[in-house]
Amino acid sequence: MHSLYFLPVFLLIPHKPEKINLSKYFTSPVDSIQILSTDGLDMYPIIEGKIMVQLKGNVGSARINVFSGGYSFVKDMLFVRSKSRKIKFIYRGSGRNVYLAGSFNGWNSNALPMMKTDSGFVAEVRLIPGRYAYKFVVDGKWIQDKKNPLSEDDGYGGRNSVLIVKGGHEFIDDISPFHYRFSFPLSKVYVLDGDRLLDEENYSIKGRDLFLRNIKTDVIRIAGIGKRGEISGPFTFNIKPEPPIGGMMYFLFVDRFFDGDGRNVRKIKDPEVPDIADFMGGDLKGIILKLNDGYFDSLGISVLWISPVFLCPEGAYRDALPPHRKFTGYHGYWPVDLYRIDPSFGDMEDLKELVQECHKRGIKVFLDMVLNHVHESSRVYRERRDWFTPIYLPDGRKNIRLFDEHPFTTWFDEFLPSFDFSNDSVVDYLSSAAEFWVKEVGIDGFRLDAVKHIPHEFWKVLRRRMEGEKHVWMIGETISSREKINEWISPSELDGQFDFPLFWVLRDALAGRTGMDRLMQEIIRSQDAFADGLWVPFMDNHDFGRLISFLNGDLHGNEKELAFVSPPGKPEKKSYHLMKIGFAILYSLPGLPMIYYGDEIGLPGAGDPDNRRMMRFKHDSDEELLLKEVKKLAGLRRKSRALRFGRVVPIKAGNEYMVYMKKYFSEKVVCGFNRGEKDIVVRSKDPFTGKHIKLTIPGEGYRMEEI
Ligand SMILES: [Ca+2]
Repeated sequence: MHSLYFLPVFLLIPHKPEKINLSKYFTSPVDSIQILSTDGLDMYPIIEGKIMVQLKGNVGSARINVFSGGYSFVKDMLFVRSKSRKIKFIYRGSGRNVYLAGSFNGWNSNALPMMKTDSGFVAEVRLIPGRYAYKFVVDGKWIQDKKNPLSEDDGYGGRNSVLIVKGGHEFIDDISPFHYRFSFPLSKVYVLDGDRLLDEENYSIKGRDLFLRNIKTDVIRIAGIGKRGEISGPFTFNIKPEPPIGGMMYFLFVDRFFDGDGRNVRKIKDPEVPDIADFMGGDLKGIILKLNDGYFDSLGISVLWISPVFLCPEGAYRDALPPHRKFTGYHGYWPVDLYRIDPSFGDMEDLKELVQECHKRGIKVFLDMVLNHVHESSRVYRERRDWFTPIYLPDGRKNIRLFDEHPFTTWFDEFLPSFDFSNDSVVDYLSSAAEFWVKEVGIDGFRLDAVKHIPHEFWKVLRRRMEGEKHVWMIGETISSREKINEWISPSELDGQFDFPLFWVLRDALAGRTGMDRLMQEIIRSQDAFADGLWVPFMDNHDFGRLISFLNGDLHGNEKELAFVSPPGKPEKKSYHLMKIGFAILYSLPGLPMIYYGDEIGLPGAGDPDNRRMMRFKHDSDEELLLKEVKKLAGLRRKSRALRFGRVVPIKAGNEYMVYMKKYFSEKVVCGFNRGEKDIVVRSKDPFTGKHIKLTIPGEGYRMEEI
């Protein structure tokens, strides 16, 4: 079972009443709530599926009966004291309207007003342990906090102030699924077995040890209270992770992977369209050929995410942004018909064959579903204008790429009308289209585009339509902060999302722009943030310049323009070594790490569309060596449950290296990564047993050892 079938463990501040909206976790609105029992807290229902909860001490629990969509569900809920701290920000300069904006509030420039006091403008924010970037917005101007010496590049030529909220990361020792050891003698524990609190006959405490009996589900969540009031948790343990948890995802462009059928190649042949922005001939047959060659097996792939296969528009279209270059729809993100496959990619039979052949090999297929817009040449746009948002705003401006101002109605381009999700017919039309591919072709999941531009209500309807015999996996793309990304991860919406915050740090750490010690902190933060969902770490994708070209220092200025004026060439040897370290990190992480096609051979490229060059299966010696390393890592991950499912437990890190343990019950692997040129020897201790650890990590390399 997957942890998402349960309500999360809620983190609350004691003695402060907090409102919880339970409707967020159910696909239908919650009609009413019956409180059956509570322990250590006060709880009362308010209107529309909301409850008010006030935690008396550090931990509390409740059993409730929820009525939603004509059904009723008994759920046990666990509440644990939040580890957040109140932080006071002070701006001592002058100004009229001062706001605080940072990574903790999605950089919203008018959400957090600072109050004028005698000591300056003040704002108090409660933050959980972590690293935050922020600025003051003084009468519309973004200003660095000059009193704070810690800062970082803001990516716009200025600097953000950086705040680190300290707080220890604690781990309990999961000795076996039935035996857990805390760092302090226990007085009380709360154990959730799925969504039921384990009753006292089914567990026992002995000093620091907790023993469980009669576990019924595969997901155990624990919080413990010590004899002196210490609290630890909540911790989640997945006893039998269900695929694709612990797998590896591979993302490829159908048009750019392998041409298996030379007869279906189409070229737009517009003199203003360079080759790199035209169709290149790849197709579904090509993917099947490589699948049957064992290519994906050799990389340890268990999920194949293929770019959209929908009918693409004829002709080429001009970008709304300068210098207004022309592109074709080779990428599939400009769908003309959500029920038809583009003939240059193949047909329905090809897609069915691909899915069947993948399933024989234990590989799931995720379809890239474009739901925000269609191409203007589509029949649905021609016939149902009322299903789309108008391109002109009431003030006469064109509503194009106004992502912050009009996130749900804005158009991505003049020729890409956005659906109006407030119209029920639209919601039904789009969720039916998604359902069609599950029923007709048997696909296992979706990669969902532009998640934050589609309202939550739609994702809930889609989840409801997907409820059936098999779980349909839904992974979303939201470029935002961890807090924001997590808003969509819920039993009623998406299973997981791509980890963009880690993506930036991973690239910077590999490139030497930030420390490996910082990378390790951020990995832990992501692990915490994605505790209730499917974590998808990655280091490269189709919207940014290729990682190897970034590592090689080839991406300066406008990445997209470089694609046309100066596409990067063959990288230096060192960059391949850094890619190898990146892969070693990805193959060691839990969740479902994602590989972007071509990275396994170090395919170079600037921004879109140069980051989507045709895949090559003939390699030079550097490429061959990198590919060999990736295959070796796939073998290591296949053999090790600690690598696939284990928690990351930090051990030691510096500017050039990091060492962490991957731990899955009694299985432990120590993983070390060294970006520096010289070999290093790292000495430390096993945080659980105190046993000495010595790891020699080769220069520009990695080491993984079972202990
Ligand atoms: Ca072809």
